Amino acid sequence: MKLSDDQIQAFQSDGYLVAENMVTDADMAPVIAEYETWIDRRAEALLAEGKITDPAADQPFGQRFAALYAQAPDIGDGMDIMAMRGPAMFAFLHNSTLLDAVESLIGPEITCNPIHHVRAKPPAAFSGTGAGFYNVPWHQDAGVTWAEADESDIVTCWLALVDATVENGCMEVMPRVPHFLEHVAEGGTTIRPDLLPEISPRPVPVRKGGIVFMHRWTPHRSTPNFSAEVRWSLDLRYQKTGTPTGRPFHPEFVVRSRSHPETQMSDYAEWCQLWTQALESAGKVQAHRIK
Ligand SMILES: O=C(O)CCC(=O)C(=O)O
Repeated sequence: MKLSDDQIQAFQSDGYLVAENMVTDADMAPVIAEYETWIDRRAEALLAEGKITDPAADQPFGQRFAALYAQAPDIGDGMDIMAMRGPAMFAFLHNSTLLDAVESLIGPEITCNPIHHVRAKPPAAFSGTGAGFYNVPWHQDAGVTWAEADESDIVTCWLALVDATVENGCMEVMPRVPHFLEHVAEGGTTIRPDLLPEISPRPVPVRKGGIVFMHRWTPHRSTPNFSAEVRWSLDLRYQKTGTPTGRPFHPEFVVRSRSHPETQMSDYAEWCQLWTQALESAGKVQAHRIK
């Protein structure tokens, strides 16, 4: 769905945009089904290993991961996009509604940046309130790329797979920060505390299917999930084709090209192979830009 002129202007001036009703339930259903299947198999494996006693098979998508996490916090190991490499997810990375919106912001030659994650944020009662993958401290996405991407227009698309609320730990943003700030490693990659702008954070709740678009310099964090359910989301990034991704050791691929449509990557097996090779050979590269 193309963004309106007002939405584009808001993104350009504030560095973020909350856009409701971007992606339909039908668009998300195959991705959710893929995760349901994966969790089912993982629960079976954990049961066989004796790590859980209750596979919580009757629990719905918004709750099952929490019931399993409470028994075995490693339930999510291997679930991230590049590790699981599901065909429905690969297809979703090309979602035309999403790409139409991205095209409104960066133009029609679009590459999928390799930084993308699925997050199933469990209730803090199980995972705690400390900073980490689930309670991500203040950072700019430019802080998790190499400096080679400083001039690349990378847009973060944070998509709610269930309603994201203040209670369940939606994103918070600081608007209008027009430059990069140094990051350090303190409970995760975070803006150096003395450089953190004195800007009132804005929580950005968004309903299922809505997207929070963020500029690479927009400071953001997510707060603990104080609800009883799982906050499921995807954070995907897209950029103009031909600009550095900031992760040269991980695969990028063209998802849309109006001038050279033949360059779009639609081969699922090729995507899997690129990731498999990259994960084998990248080893312990320092991906984040921390002092
Ligand atoms: O989803 C979250 O909790 C954190 C996401 C995030 O920090 C990001 O997308 O850069």
